[in-house]
Amino acid sequence: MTIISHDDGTAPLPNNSPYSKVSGTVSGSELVDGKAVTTVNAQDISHTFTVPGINVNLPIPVAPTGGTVTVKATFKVSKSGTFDWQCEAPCGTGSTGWGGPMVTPDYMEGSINVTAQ
Ligand SMILES: [Cu+2]
Repeated sequence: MTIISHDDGTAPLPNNSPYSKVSGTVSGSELVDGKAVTTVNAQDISHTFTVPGINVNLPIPVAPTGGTVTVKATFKVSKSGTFDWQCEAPCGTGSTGWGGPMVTPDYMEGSINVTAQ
């Protein structure tokens, strides 16, 4: 999977949040602009791509102003099904950051379908 983010705003996570750590990938890491990382500083996070049903979490760091950041990761899923994903960084609207896009399907939440090959 490749995620290209243009978002130069942060949505910091609490320190020691599990969502700042990469999980569920084949290598145990993700590539951020080509560099392998296993964690992103909680204060530098813009979004996450989190799929609890298959234990996948990809933290997405803030993009440089006017630029992009590219996150690449490979994961194998051993079961078929429909799995919900959600951004776990409070990037939305409202005082908590959990409104607006955070509760709008295909913005900061959605689902993926996995079928056996
Ligand atoms: Cu988000």
